[in-house]
Amino acid sequence: MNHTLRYHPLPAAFYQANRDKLAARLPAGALVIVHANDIYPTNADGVLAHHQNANLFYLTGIDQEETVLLMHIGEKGEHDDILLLRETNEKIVIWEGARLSAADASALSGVQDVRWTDEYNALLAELVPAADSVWLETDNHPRRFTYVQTRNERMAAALRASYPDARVESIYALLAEMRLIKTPEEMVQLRRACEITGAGFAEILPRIKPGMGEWEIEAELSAAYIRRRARKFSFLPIIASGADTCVLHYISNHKEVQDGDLILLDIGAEYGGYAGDMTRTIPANGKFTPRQKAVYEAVLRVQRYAMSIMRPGLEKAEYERLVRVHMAAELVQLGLLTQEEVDAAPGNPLCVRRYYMHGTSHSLGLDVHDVGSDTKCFAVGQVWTVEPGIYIPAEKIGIRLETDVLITADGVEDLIPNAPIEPADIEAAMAK
Ligand SMILES: [Mn+2]
Repeated sequence: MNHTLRYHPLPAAFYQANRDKLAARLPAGALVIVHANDIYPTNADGVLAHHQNANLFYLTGIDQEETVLLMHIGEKGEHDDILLLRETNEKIVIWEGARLSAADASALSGVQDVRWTDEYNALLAELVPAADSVWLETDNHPRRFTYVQTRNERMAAALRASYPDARVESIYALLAEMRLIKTPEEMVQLRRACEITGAGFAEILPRIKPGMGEWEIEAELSAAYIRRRARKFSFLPIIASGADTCVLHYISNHKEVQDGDLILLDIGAEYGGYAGDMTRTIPANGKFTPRQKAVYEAVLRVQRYAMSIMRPGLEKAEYERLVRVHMAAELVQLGLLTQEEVDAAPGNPLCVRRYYMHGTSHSLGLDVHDVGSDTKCFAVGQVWTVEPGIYIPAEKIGIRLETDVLITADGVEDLIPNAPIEPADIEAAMAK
């Protein structure tokens, strides 16, 4: 275990290989510049916890603010890499705590040439005019929306101002294509994130009772995750009871759980930079009502069906359509849709959106909504969530069941087999 890290880091060879793969996709004479994410302010002298830029982490394994990776691409994919780190010394350690030494950073990333960030401007003055093209990190995720400028965006603007003749390109698409396929090394981290996600839920499930605050469930889960060396939740956890099970992004977790209500937990642990993402829906008092159980089993059948058809070569859009067709039949069985409504468009029954208004799967990795939302076809090595749901606000029933799967040569592997999902298993665990 590296003394600066809570998690077991991947070998430096993984990050070296990622830089090799990126270099092989770039033209000779290219210069790559990737910055860490900023530490974002709150008020006064307060700040939020640092969350590393996923692409910088993917290329270096360095989980520290102000870090910069520079790659100069030569002929045939050769590359010279420089890692710039925030300076540390004994005096800085006393005030700010440990930062990576140059030797630490080399051992983690495999980059031999490690310097302090005070060389940044001088390096740019030397490297940018000499480069044929400058490749910068951008975040082109289609659902990204923010008023806040990232460090990469700010540095890009400064670079364009200082070097107006530089030909600037984006490495987003190249890295997205690489990150979409998980390597065996990454799967070690992602499996651990998923394992912690499931194990923490299984641990606290017997302790959930009516009268408990949703926040208390959140607190128990947080402890169960962090005890297992997760840094934190991989996203703000949704612990929604009663009618709020139908609110897709409920995160206030402020109500007391009522006897007879359902509780929807959309939760995930972050381990080593990778995100787990799981949803379970449980009866607060430990026993599903017949109606809750009927809807639950319908959602579970849709999830099983989705997992049974997901395989390499299947188009993502076709998969989502097939799941909708299956969901339509379940909604008719539950008396929520009529056969006539479904028969109006049996091949693509968009009427299911009345009760199931989100997609079934998103890719997962360093980000919870990872690269690859424009994926055309499933392929071996991709990791996807499978998360159908049925939401009936009038009945205070919102049920979503979500697991994470790795696409293999002939289907999928469930990455969260350790979290109870069969209604009987949930009821048995809660009866303990
Ligand atoms: Mn999800």
